[in-house]
Amino acid sequence: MHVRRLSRAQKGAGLALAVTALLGTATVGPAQAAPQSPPEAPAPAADCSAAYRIEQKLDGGTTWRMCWRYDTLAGVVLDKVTYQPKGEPKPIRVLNSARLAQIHVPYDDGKTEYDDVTGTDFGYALQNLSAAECPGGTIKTVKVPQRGNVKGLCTTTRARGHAYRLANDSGTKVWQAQGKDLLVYSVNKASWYEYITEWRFASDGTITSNVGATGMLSPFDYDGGDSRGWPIGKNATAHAESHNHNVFWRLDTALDGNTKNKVEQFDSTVTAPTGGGSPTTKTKRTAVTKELGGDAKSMRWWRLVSTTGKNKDGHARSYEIVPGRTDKFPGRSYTKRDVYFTEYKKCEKYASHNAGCPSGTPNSVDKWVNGQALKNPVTWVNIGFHHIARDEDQEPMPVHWQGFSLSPRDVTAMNPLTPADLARRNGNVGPLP
Ligand SMILES: [Cu+2]
Repeated sequence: MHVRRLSRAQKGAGLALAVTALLGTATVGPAQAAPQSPPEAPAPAADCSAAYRIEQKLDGGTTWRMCWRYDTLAGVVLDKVTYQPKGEPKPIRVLNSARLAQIHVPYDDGKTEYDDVTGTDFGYALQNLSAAECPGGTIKTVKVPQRGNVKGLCTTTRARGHAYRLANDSGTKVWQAQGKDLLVYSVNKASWYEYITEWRFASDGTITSNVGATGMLSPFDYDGGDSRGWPIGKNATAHAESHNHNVFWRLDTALDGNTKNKVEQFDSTVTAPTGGGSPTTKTKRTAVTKELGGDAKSMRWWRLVSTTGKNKDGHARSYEIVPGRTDKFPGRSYTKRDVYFTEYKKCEKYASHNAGCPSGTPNSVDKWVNGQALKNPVTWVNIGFHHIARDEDQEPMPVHWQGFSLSPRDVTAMNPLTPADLARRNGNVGPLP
């Protein structure tokens, strides 16, 4: 038997009721009046009060700016995210809003299935962070309804190693740079598990989000047996039951401040040589003009393209979706696809168990894909992890990360970190200086 729900009850029977009562309204912070900007009215960069503003200058002169708020049914939500590399006169808007959209946790025996974002007290159980958990950073105070202030949001920077390296032909010169990321993270407890929701903003324009599962295995799920569990105690006394963590993110993009973004899918096909030649590869671009539930596969990717802004080379700015490793769980209609693009609707916030739309509206993202034209696409990313426990998972469990990146493609005319003496290289042949 599971006691994850009992554990929640121990924290106070009122919480479960509070979750229901506050559904869809439990937003705090400066954006309370308008939790999501309407698509046609992008707000300027970081126009929130100082307490809710995050601004960080990184190596190479790149500055990231955003606003944060807290939603007890999603955790930390980031709004109005802009990127301004050196040489750009103003911040470039990337995201209107980014948030977790569900963590679906089905156990392998089919007897238990959790929705850890909407179905537990995840949002209320925001964890206080000590200074040691936010090295070199600042811990922001989060007002959590019915709980009060929680020192719950860390913003800091972290080295990521080489941003680039290039040696000239004679080996007399090496251009190299060490990159840094802005990190924004919080920890929410969902009974036995603790989820670290981390956002990373790199000096080269990349955005990465990962959810890290840690805490402990449910000690009431040691009954998995041989086919659905893994022995974790002396000999075979306890078999921790296997389960999935299917994490969904909701991304409301607004490239160059405009939510009217185009979606494109790219597929490359390799042809093996028939004679003594070499393999050839062809890449095809498909405009995604209608809502789509997409399957990731080898040599396939998607991007969101600005309809407003171009870089200095005259190329449309875009961001590419780069999913991390995933165990796709085909057990529910909404977990069957790796990515969904749906037309923006304010009430569509959760990939499953969505509430707040007019009655009769389906409550999961797969059902919203119904042929509507994509003008203001919302991107849903689904990354799964089939967790087969191991002895090392006790105790505490080592953090297991799962997530994706948004990678800039033609946002700037060159690498935004290009050193000045290589700037003339853009599309030109000739020796390095
Ligand atoms: Cu797990």
